[in-house]
Amino acid sequence: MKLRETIIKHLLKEQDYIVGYADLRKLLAAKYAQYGYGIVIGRRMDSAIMDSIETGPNADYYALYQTVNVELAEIVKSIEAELRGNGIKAAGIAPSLTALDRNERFDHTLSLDFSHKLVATRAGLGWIGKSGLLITYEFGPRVRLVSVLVDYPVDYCRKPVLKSECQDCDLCVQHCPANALIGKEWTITTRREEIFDVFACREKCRELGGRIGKGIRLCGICISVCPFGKA
Ligand code: B12
Repeated sequence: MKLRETIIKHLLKEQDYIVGYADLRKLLAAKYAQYGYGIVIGRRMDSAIMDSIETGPNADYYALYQTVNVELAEIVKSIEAELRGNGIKAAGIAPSLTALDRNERFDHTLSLDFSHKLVATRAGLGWIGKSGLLITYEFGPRVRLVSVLVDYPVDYCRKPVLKSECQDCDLCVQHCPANALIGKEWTITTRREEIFDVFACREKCRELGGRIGKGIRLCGICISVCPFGKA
């Protein structure tokens, strides 16, 4: 089967996406270990809206975030169905937390068993920045991600990315309203906790998102100020 063509035909406008293919053998949590390979899709976020949130999230960003989440969730579902129809074991992973993910372990760690960013660095799409975000070569951090795990060896692999390319830049560290970012440059052995305080970040997301609407958690300042991906 022509995997690349199969994926591309599910994307709405090809130029708005980046797609990466990764060998994930030995890197997945036990519950996903039966797969071994992954396809990650990055959806470019609208530039003007991302520019507009340099000092905090707004209603336009929230609307974009929701629209893109729905779009990506539909895309992975349809890719998953087509791959399964071709006899390939496939599992689409949603862009955001689902009801199933919310349990005691998550509350204590803010960590799921699956990281879209891991698939993306292994697929060679970019590195983890001082913000903790995936910084892609094409769109900087201005992407939302989804993945499909497969038990089918994927071709078209770029080389995995092994370290950060942020260098001296620390604009995200300076602008983080939660002072959550430590400023450390990532390599594949760096733990998330060495990069940023996720609880402080979530607290600020609650506060800033709450100004848009009840129960909304959103920030995105670290995305907006990053020089990578700016027009
Ligand atoms: C829980 C969660 C949060 C929590 C905790 C933060 C976090 N990053 O874990 C909170 C609420 C704080 C949060 C906040 C935000 N989030 Co959030 N979040 C998630 C979620 C649902 C799960 C993350 C998780 O559990 N990761 C597990 C940990 C251990 O891994 P990780 O941090 O993702 O990645 C590490 C490993 O992958 C490792 N790694 C990478 N490559 C390799 C290679 C090898 C070989 C190895 C061994 C390791 C390794 O390094 C990474 C960094 O330490 C993901 C969706 C998902 N399933 O991935 C979105 C996600 C990470 N969030 C995202 C976004 C955009 C945000 C916000 C901007 C909110 C907003 N939209 O306004 C902020 C920004 C925070 C920041 N600076 O990163 C995007 C990031 C996109 C990008 N360009 O990177 C994601 C991927 C959602 C998506 N579908 O696009 N988030």
